[in-house]
Amino acid sequence: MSRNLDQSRALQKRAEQLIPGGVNSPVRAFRAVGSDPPYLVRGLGAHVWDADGNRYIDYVGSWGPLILGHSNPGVLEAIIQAARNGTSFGASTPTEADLAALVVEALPAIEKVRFVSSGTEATMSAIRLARAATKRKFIVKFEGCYHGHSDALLVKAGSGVATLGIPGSAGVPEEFVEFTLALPYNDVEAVEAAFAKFKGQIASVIVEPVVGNMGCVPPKPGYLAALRDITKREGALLIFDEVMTGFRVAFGGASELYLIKPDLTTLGKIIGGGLPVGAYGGPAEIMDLVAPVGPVYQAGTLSGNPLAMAAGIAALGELKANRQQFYRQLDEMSGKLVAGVTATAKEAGVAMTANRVGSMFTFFFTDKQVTDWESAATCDTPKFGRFHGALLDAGVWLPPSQFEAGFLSIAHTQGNIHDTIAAAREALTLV
Ligand code: KE4
Repeated sequence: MSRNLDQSRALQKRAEQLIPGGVNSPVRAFRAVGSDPPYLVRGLGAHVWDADGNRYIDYVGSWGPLILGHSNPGVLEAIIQAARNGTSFGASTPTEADLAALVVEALPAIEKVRFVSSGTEATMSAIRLARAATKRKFIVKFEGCYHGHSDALLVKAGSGVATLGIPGSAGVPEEFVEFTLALPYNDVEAVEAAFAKFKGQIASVIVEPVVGNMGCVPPKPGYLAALRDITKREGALLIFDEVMTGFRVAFGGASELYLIKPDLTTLGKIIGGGLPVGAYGGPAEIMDLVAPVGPVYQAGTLSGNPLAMAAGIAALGELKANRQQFYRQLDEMSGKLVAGVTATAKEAGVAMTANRVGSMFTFFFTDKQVTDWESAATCDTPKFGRFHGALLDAGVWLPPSQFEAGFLSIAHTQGNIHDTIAAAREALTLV
């Protein structure tokens, strides 16, 4: 049953005249799945509604922030109360340290934290800080990992191991990425080779400890520990980019789940409760290199915005108060969802594997276990696109790309899971 999308199509037509592709972030254009993007007008709990009145069970959750579901009452009330006192001051406010205290308490590797307004700002700043702290130039990232759109991190992998990255976007001169090494994920030998080749020159290794940006890809057993050992031995800083995994895969993020203490951690998404917040943090000794205390400059007009702080405090406060129950529920429900959908693929004879860590997951249209970008790239993306479109027609909203992670929230019910599995069974007969 295909949905009426007249309003959304008209809205897209207007927006395209004013905004590149009609969108303020490329993935929202649905080009990776080849369908028309519905325009959303409302979200409540596990559901969103588009401009034509179609309702969907939402597994994007604004790309991760909405672990408590849409329009969480506590978060909304906190924003409304804060807004009654003004929206921004460009001066210090009490709530910035309130949210900082919640972050520091949840992540022992962080003694001090600086708030910014996006994950991109967080990772860009963390890289600058790592270079200042080590007085080294090179950075290591991994193929398939995304850390926002700052020049040094917008890098495609050079072929082979320990080769310099090449610009992943027009407008990024080669010189801006000549100190960026892009290595295969989950490959310890590649990291050893890089440190051997660039001995004493690598400032940091930045990694998504659980990858969300090639689809969900967990670290192989021992991989993160190896990164920790190698960087410590070589005097480089290990940066856990937990913009997506922070407060998602556990209350203390991947560092709690895998018992690894990185040198720096970047955060975003959930800590803003749906409003724009990013953060980077680490030991006071390193963080005090940041202006105005130290020589590393970083600033932001709306950093620590009072509405965003209020939303983040409310969100983290509710997660903290219910952490045992919430994360157990998220894991159990996500497990049922992934097991149910992959079982329907098996019944339909469709090649599908899945990865899941807690409440982040991806269904891959391949018969291979996806452990890195090379295996992720074997996916049948047109088939994923047809699956995605059939699910939308059935009222289920998956991330509009094979190479993104889906997210479950506390608001999702057994009924939502049941309906999603039934929709997947039907969709898989159409792909
Ligand atoms: P933002 O600048 O988009 O707030 O954060 C960048 C970022 C940094 N690190 C990780 C691990 C991330 O996942 C992201 C952003 N995630 C994407 C979704 N894969 C945002 C969605 C979008 O680009 O519209």
